[in-house]
Amino acid sequence: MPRRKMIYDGKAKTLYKGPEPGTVIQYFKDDATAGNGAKHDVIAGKGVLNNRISAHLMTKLEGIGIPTHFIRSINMREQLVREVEIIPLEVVVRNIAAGSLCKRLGVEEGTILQRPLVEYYYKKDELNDPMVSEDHIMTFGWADPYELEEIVAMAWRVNDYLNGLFSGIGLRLVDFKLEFGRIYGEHGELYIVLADELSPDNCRLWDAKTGEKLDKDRFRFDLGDLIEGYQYIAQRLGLIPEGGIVKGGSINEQLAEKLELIENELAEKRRMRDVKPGKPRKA
Ligand code: AIR
Ligand code: ASP
Repeated sequence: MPRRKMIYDGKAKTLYKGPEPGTVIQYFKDDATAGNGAKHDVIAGKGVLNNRISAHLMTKLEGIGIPTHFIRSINMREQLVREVEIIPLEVVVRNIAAGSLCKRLGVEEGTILQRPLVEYYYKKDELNDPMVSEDHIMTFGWADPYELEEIVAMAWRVNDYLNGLFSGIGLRLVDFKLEFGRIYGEHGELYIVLADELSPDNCRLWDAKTGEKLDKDRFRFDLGDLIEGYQYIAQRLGLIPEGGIVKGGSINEQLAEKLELIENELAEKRRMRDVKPGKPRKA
């Protein structure tokens, strides 16, 4: 196999140069971190599950006309995505109070919010991703008003869609984090697409009946086996068989390699289709 050029090595993913110009390979690691890397562990199977779940959700979102960077799955740990210029914002959407919202404002965990709440954080590890306002975004030019309007509209649509999807399988979507990127078209037009990943690493999902936390909070707060929660989500989504793909800390590779075929079938239907999110604008 030819040596690949690494572009970026993050906490949970590594990015490599893709096979064609404008493409990137996203490799999902088994590393789990919390508190900006203060807590770290390697959890067998996490990368495979997040790759599966993210590929599935991105494909579903594409299906309802939300442009994403996702092109197709490559293997159980890798997916091909479009190269984007990442907008340095973490856009958090909340439906139910949890996490830093409770800490910051003293709201009781589990409080259902009157309306979905959108928050912005400046993506900067050295600063611990501080929360910022729309004004900060404009003042420092991280995104322009048109881009931000598009980002917020997309975040609301993603929330509506995912709320329905998860409630249909007995899960409550408490909150999630999105990242967006810019793609420049041939004529200099600019598109905003959903980037990064959509997985239990950046969503909070609670079981609707029992309230059990199934997401990365299991790792952050030592609430139980992380893989058990992630597998439960993947099973509910119909992505892995009932028996799961990870048992006693080891992954059934043969089974895991087969799963990508399912999503590629879905992705195939819209493959190489151009990203056309509404009216293009000049960059
Ligand atoms: N998140 C924020 N920064 C990194 C991540 N993964 C996600 C969390 C949670 C939501 O954003 O996983 O789903 C809100 O996080 P918090 O800590 O602000 O309450
Ligand atoms: N993603 C951040 C970290 O790895 C924050 C978190 O998910 O808790 O530390």
